[in-house]
Amino acid sequence: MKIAIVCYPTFGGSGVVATELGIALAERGHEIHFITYKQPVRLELLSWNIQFHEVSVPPYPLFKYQPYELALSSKLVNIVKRYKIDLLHVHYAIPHAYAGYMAKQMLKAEGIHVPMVTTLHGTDITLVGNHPFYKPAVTFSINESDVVTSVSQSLKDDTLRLFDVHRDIQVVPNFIDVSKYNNTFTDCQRDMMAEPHERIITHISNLRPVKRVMDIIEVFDRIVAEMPAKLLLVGDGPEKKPAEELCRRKGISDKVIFFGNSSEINKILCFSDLFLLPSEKESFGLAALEAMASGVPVISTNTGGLPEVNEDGVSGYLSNVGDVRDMSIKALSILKDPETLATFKSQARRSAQKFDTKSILPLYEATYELAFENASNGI
Ligand code: GMT
Repeated sequence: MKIAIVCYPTFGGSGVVATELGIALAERGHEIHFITYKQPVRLELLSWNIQFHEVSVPPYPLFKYQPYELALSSKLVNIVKRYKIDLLHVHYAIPHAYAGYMAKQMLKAEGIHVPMVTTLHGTDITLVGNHPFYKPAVTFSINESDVVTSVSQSLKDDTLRLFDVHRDIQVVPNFIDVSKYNNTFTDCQRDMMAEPHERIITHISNLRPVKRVMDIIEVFDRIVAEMPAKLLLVGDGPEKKPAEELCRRKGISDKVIFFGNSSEINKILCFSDLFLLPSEKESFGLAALEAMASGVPVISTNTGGLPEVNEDGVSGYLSNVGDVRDMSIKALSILKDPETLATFKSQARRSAQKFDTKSILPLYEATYELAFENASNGI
């Protein structure tokens, strides 16, 4: 099948999932065309069946805002015609589902029918999409998709609660290639980060307010008061500076390493002992899954889709949003005893197995078949 994938190319779960999906589909013989404004960060190798088409929006003095949706939908029309694309798969509703719908209509006017699958990722529903500025367009483009998928049951429930959606939503969880996170690889450079007796605690995100980065510092501060430890904060975003400031005020700056963005997070996770994800909202928590696959137990909040990923008492623990005391007690209960830590590490890895690419990819392929059926039956 020839599939056009539209996504955000940056560091962020939705772009990462879309990219990994495209790569995995190409390995199964499909021809994949990524369409976005920059080459996706995790897309390193292009080949005959993985191509990237850049959407560019030339500046014009009249435009206060660049009309990206227009450029994207025009690009989609051109790529569909040029490569005889069978199906559009758009990740993140805003503005991709809307641009995809416009492209479909333009193609239809020329007698070309291309079904569209829309995957909802989280903030396109729970934070941004729900705003009255966008809501009518988001509702419309979800309803006009041939198949809609969400990355967790929780996100499906939120979508049905917040939007007037009359389409069925298929839950297709996020996935990873578990074999890529095997922390037995030989170049795991733990000693570059910490002393052998120190525990390594990690957080990876775009450091936006929704991730509650200050809670991470608070939890770490309580941990480091009890045992030697280092905190690795991977990613970049608006909370980085305030987090650095809080570390300075608490006198723990020498124990906290700010990494910036990294596309080799498996090399960081390989030496991590615990992963913290105290988010306010999280439709799935791909970073938690990546940690678990690396054998890193997770202390997360119980918000959104996190309980579907992080099994309480098995792959780690869940706490209420903002309850830094509970999170630090649970973190210490895992970290303090080497046997408990080893048990949680292997349980985390086992829990991650059910989200392996091998199990989830066929679910996406089934949604593509369903999209053809729905489109031809006018559903
Ligand atoms: O969490 C982020 O800040 C990035 C965001 C995105 O749009 O890429 O992530 C969302 O999609 C990911 C992939 O499906 C999910 O794992 C994240 O939980 C979700 N983020 C939120 O719901 C806040």
